[in-house]
Amino acid sequence: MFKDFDPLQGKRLEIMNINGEIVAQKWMPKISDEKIVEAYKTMLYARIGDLKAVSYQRQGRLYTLPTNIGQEAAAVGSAMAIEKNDWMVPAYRELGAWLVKGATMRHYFYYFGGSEEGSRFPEGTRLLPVSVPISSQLTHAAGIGHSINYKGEKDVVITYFGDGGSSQGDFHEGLNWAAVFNCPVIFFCNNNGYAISLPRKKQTKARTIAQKAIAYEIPGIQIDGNDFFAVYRATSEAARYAREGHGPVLIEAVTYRRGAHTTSDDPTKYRSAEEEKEWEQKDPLLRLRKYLESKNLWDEKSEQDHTEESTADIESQFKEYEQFEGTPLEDIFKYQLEEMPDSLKSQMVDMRNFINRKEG
Ligand SMILES: Cc1ncc(C[n+]2csc(CCOP(=O)(O)OP(=O)(O)O)c2C)c(N)n1
Repeated sequence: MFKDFDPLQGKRLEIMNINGEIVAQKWMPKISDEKIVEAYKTMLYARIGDLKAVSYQRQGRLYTLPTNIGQEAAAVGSAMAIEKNDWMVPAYRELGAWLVKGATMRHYFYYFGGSEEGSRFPEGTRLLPVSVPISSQLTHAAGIGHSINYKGEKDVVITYFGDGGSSQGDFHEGLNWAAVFNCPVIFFCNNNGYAISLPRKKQTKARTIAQKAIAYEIPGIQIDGNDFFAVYRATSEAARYAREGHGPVLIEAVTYRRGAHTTSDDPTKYRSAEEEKEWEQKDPLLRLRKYLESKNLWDEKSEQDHTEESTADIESQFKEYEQFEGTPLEDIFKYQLEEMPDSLKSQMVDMRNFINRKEG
């Protein structure tokens, strides 16, 4: 498949158009109706969770957080295409992928409420904590891939980053290492148009991010990131390729961040209402919903029922988070090393004094 989608030839994988019609049957993944419905339900749940989190943040009940609206197909489609035992090394804007991997909204609220509990996933959940330093996670993923090879295991790693992240040194180091050592890593770029206010065209002179794979002699493919089927198919192929021992793959999912970069950002300062409107029509949920409705797998009642159930579930998880007393200050210092060195002890005392002064 990767040979058919040479990014230098301007090829992009799209299977379903904005009307929910299958336009490239040849590439349609083998996936049951049941699984497609499950994907849509997860995307809808992630959307409701995202909108709720933003509104809680606006009420001062969470800290600054990134918005996810518009990127649900890329997140859910890619996560559903890997196995339970595979590793996920996230950035900070793939809520749907974390949910598929076994995180819950409770984790999300804890994390963006400033608690370490947000990264304490159930035993066996191969999901690393959120990475805020841009692209640092790519080298972590390469390292995990290397250890998989070393141990002779058959798992793969998927790591996420943005178009902005592709300009960081860690992007190149991660890809280079993984390519040289044939590490089973899927480098999944969510090209959502902007790195905060910097548009994609100012990010790189290259026509695509996918073509950067060529320098590392690995496959690179650009896909329609708002098309669940394209995301699922390309990621499944990449996982199979990596699992068979061929090494890493770079996927560029072209999508759009429909919300603000974070709750501290105002996108009206750097993009037009027309552009936002255009992408609203390419919304990944709308497309998959149209597909499902055309197959009589979904209707208005299912939409309403699932919205109500999801909302109630998310609200109850938020309640649980708000009842949490918070992580003791000492934990932040204690958990890093087996024994706390003097330098950390004195930082802890300083912090305690600082908080006491603030509260006093
Ligand atoms: C190493 C580093 N430099 C700068 C920042 C500040 N920063 C936070 S998000 C961001 C833009 C990232 O854009 P992109 O990689 O396209 O991801 P997106 O936020 O669009 O998902 C920057 C520069 C950071 N978090 N880490």
